[in-house]
Amino acid sequence: IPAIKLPDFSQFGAVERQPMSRIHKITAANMSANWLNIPHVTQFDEADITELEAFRKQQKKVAELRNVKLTPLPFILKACAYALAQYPQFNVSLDMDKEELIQKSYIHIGFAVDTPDGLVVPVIRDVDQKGIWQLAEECMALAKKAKDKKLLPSDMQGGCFTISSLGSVGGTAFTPIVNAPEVAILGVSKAAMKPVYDGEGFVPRLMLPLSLSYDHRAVNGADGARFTSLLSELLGDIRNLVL
Ligand code: CAO
Repeated sequence: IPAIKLPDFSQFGAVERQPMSRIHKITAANMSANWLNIPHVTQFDEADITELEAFRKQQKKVAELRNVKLTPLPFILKACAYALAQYPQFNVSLDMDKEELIQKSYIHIGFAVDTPDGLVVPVIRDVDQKGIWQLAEECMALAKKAKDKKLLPSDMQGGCFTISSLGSVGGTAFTPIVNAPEVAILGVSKAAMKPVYDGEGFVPRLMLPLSLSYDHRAVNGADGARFTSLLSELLGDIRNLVL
């Protein structure tokens, strides 16, 4: 690929040079490799999380007693674990040299954490086997470890799928880059109240935007749409998660 030539910026005004952090260098190399190697498609959808939010708010007292912050993230992790079990074609890695698919029978999910030094992705193991409180505790502990720069390499290994939640920041949708050798990543944007037609009239519903990017070598478009439809169904009525 032709390199980008830099002009002498000082001819336009004052500038300052700073070395990139170690995390920034690793992220930049990985992002370029993933962007260039993977034919990406992003599937957009929305989940009606009005009831989920009401339930989450009801649990505030219990959360305080347990000393846990209960955000939408553990519910999204659980829904993704369910969808990965339902659609195992998302829980693979491609070995292009051997022309083989590596199917995983475990469900470990990473979540992107924004730190002053850059982006890191700690991984929660066996998400399918854990309850919402345990997932909330693990999210909090790993996010703290990430922000304190205490993550071990083993905390960031073994992921099958990644969630990048920008919901606390804002935005309506984005196109996340697949975190290879995984084949899909879910971007979550900020939930917003929207008028939704219920067949008789418009009712205010809290809608959560979902952006699923996937490797089109591993996953076809219909499965991409099935995966986000299932997520939307699960988050729309979390009783489905216990079925
Ligand atoms: N819509 C609306 N509100 C949301 C939301 C969403 N999708 N997701 C979270 N929120 C709310 C939370 O409920 C919380 O509000 P309350 O205190 O009222 O409950 C508030 O936003 C802050 O949440 P949080 O950020 O503390 O917790 P989280 O579980 O949502 O996220 C973590 C944790 C570690 C993912 C987050 O801190 C972080 O680092 N996010 C950035 C990830 C990132 O940079 N991704 C980009 C990667 S691609 O380049």
